[in-house]
Amino acid sequence: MNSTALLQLLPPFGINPDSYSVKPIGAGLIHSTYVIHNQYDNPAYILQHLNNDVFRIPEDISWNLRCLQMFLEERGSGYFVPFPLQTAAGQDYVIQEGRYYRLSPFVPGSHAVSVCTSPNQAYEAALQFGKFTASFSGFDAPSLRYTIPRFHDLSFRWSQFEEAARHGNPVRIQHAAAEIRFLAEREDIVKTYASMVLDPTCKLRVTHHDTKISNVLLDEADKGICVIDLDTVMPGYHVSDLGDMYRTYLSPASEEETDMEQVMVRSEYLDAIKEGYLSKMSALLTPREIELLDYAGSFMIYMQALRFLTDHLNDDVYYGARYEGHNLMRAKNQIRLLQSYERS
Ligand code: GN1
Ligand code: MG
Repeated sequence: MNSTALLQLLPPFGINPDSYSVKPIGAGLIHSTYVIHNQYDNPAYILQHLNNDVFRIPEDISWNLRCLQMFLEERGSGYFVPFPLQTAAGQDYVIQEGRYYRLSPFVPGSHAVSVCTSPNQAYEAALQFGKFTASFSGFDAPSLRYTIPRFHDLSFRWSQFEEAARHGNPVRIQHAAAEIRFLAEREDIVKTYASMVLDPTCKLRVTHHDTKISNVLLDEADKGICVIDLDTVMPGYHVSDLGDMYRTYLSPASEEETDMEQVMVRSEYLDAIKEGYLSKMSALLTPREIELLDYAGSFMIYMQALRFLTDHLNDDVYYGARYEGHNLMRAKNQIRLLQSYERS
């Protein structure tokens, strides 16, 4: 959609588009995101096309966010979450040609970074994600809807992987034999997850499920302001949020890096993440959950390796690929990270 067409999405939100302009931002794999600038060229709103092939029932996202917003209001909690803006008709989005678009306020004085470049940023982000879950303690987490069913269910991801390793693209299966074997030999990680789910002392809480560094807004001094990107907020376990921070902040090189020598664990970041997260969550976690803090990293890195490899074997139907073998490369990257994490 071109800029003029994107700006035409503003009137339903009661905004006259005349003095605004639009610029793409972000590097998410799932949605397209734009910043709407005002006449002084200051950022005013975030406009996002919501991928409803992935989020099949966008109404469930709205339902969850309404419930959470009401909870905060009823409690008189001062906790700030940039919930989406509503249209004059009381909708969280505008639907055009079957495509969902939604608008959020731009948080003044905020910025986001795409790579975590200091232990302080890791600490601040981990504190914000811990605070997010902690702010909803007392809220009945299982009453939230699963906006992507079985999203971080490792047993399910494992069965998708097994299926792809048997019935996926035969040429790719043969070519990725070493990676398939490596992941198959680490089924212990799946077993720990399965036992966690059965353990009543491992709790379902309000979980963000996408704790990468670009989902935290920071101020000029790199102090955390709040978390964003609330589509995957649903019931979940602490290992999801903590683990995805390990997965995405520990290495100076991202999951896109093809030079595996660059993929490594920076131990100062490990301590910073744990410290930031526990500063808000330690009073809530049970002894078994505390025991699983290190497992969180293995859980998330392994699950992402499984998901990338599964997609490669399924001809890149989910993540897409910008070059031949892209998802295999991403899987190799995550395998390398897992090895380095477990040695750290
Ligand atoms: C997807 O779209 P993005 O980049 O925020 C994915 C995450 C993966 C991530 C890997 C809904 O997130 O689970 O960790 O790619 N989100 C969905 O880069 O599948
Ligand atoms: Mg996301």
